[in-house]
Amino acid sequence: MTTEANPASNDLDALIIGAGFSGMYQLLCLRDRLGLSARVLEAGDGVGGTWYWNRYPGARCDSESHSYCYSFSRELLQEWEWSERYPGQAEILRYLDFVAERFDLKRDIRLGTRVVSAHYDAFSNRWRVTTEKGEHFTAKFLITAVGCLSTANVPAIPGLEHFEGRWFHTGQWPHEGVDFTGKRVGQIGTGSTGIQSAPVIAETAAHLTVFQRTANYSVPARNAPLTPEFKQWVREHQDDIQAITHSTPNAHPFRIADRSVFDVTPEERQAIYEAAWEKGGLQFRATFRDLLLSKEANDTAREFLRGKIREIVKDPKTAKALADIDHPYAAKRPPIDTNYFETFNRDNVSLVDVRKDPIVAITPTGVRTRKKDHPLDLIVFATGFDAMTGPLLRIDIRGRDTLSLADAWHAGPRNYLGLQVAGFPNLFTITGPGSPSVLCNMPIPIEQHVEWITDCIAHMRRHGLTRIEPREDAVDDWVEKVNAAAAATLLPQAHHSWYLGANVPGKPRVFMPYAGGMVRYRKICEEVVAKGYEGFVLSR
Ligand code: NA7
Repeated sequence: MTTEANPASNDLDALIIGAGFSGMYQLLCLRDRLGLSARVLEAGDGVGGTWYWNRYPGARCDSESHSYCYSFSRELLQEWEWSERYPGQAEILRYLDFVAERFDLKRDIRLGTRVVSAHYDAFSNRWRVTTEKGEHFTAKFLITAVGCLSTANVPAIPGLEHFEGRWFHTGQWPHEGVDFTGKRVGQIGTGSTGIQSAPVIAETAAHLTVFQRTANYSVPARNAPLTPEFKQWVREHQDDIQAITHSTPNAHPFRIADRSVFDVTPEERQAIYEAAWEKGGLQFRATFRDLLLSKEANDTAREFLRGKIREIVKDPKTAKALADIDHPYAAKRPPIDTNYFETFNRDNVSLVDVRKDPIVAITPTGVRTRKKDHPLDLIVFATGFDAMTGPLLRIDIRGRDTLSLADAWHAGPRNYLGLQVAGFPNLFTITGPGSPSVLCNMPIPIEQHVEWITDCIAHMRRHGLTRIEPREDAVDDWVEKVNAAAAATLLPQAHHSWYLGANVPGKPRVFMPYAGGMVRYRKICEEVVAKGYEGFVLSR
């Protein structure tokens, strides 16, 4: 394969959709390591993906900063210094902008360019890509780096169009910010986002009403500025940090304890949970190896965490509603927080349990539940995303014989290794469904996927191959593996989780991410390559 395209033209070797963590690194690899003509098309007016859009109050990453970054460049690791234990949205955006400048990526990123369709032309073996503004591009390889959580889910509550106040979805937050001072604010949703935003909104709002459908666990994040000693330690221990993130299933910089909940006495267990609660963060999930494997084991964490809610929240009725949690701990994405439950002790905050008192409409002046009207000036939808498949399916993607991705996935996503879909030659998806992605500290699977795709394209060039797509039987096998991996855990027991697509009405209920862990996934990908790209059809 030669670089047949002129980099200044719209006909390229590779097109990448999205300029977040994935798209930027994919550009660097294809352009600078393989010498391809490559371009990124990005809907936003800046780089950063998730962190460009999610500017809601309190937006912060749940991964610890020293692991929430690229690891491909030693120099970069030395040049960038994080300021807090968990990086805030603004700091991550500065980091990604720094990376884009540092590696001269911006000249090949077209901002403000939303892709609306991508059609494969078998005759020329090229993808024809059209943008919202009607521009056309073609490329031999199409790589989607569209993120897992980039299609906002605003529930269809009747009457929203007549609301006389202002409303916002957290994932499409205005760049100029929102002033809550003196306002009556309603927040719908208590996932990771709502749990981060409520305490911050409550600080300035006249009143905050939180509408909760599913009560949620949360562990304190214990965020704090990093000390000079810790920053120094991070600079000096990059290899050790990576050794851990690359050897743990969730790719976080801490190991999962190799003990069962039942290896210790109830007193010891309580002390372990207390210590993890004090330490804060997702490390709580790593206290025992069987928390997500056994209901009995999980129940012990569940009771500990529900006890904490009852301890913190003073009003017994509110505490009861907040602790009335119907799923195992961490079966939904476990939030971490700064003063979430404490916020309900404020005089200006109230909770509405919409399971008991459902939202029936939005009126011109607020939210109406079955029992009463809640007058509001502002509504914040912390209602999540059409996760994983949403960002792909909103693009009209068509493969061989005009097969649409929407049709191919009508009963749920089907692909091989989360990387390629049968019938869609030379299309690669980064952190698509079937990838460990959202169950991990994201930069680790992102770098693995990007490097795998880069190596694959390099292999094709070396051998004069021009087309790759997975075999149907390999797809069947991978879908089975994804289902089996989820079934071996408690994850599918959270019936309304976005991992299952259950938060979007009408979406097929399929557990989407690969729950077998990043270590096993990486090994499978390496074995596939070692066996000559087993499961793929490569051709000229
Ligand atoms: P999530 O985790 O999907 O949370 C959305 C929340 O909004 C959740 O509490 C939902 O309740 C609630 N929701 C959604 N639709 C409605 C309606 N119609 N009425 C009432 N409540 C509703 O999204 P987040 O943005 O918090 O987090 C997404 C990920 O970003 C997170 O997991 C991290 O990986 C980063 P439900 O639970 O569906 O009953």
